[in-house]
Amino acid sequence: MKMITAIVNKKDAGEVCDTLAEEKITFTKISTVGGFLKAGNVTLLIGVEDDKVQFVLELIKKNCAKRMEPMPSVVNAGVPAFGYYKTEVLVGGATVFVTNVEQFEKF
Ligand code: 2BA
Repeated sequence: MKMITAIVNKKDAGEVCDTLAEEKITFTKISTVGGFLKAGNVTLLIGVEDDKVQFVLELIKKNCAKRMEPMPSVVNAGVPAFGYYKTEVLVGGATVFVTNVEQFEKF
């Protein structure tokens, strides 16, 4: 068994969760905040049998878009006319970790 931990953009979370539910994949949804942008995102914990991992990864991939997100303004003091600059970073589609589950119990 594997645990898929998927960090997805809030804008994609609804679609990903609906599709997982339609496919009868059990998951837990947690509201999280990215450490860099400090913007809300969603972390999904999905415990699945090994033979379902690729299927779930494809499903996440299909429903998560890459997008540019505004980054907090930075003061660039390295140039003569320093000031605030609007900057964007590429976020997502999804950041996914797949880990081995040593033991799984439901009491
Ligand atoms: P954030 O930490 O808010 O990062 C948002 C986006 O900002 C990242 O997109 C990346 O494009 C950029 N970024 C992050 N740290 C950076 C840095 N030190 N310098 C420059 N740019 C930086 P993604 O890589 O798609 O990550 C989206 C979200 O996934 C992250 O939100 C974080 O919540 C999570 N994440 C990404 N990598 C992770 C990791 N190795 N461990 C745990 N969480 C991770």
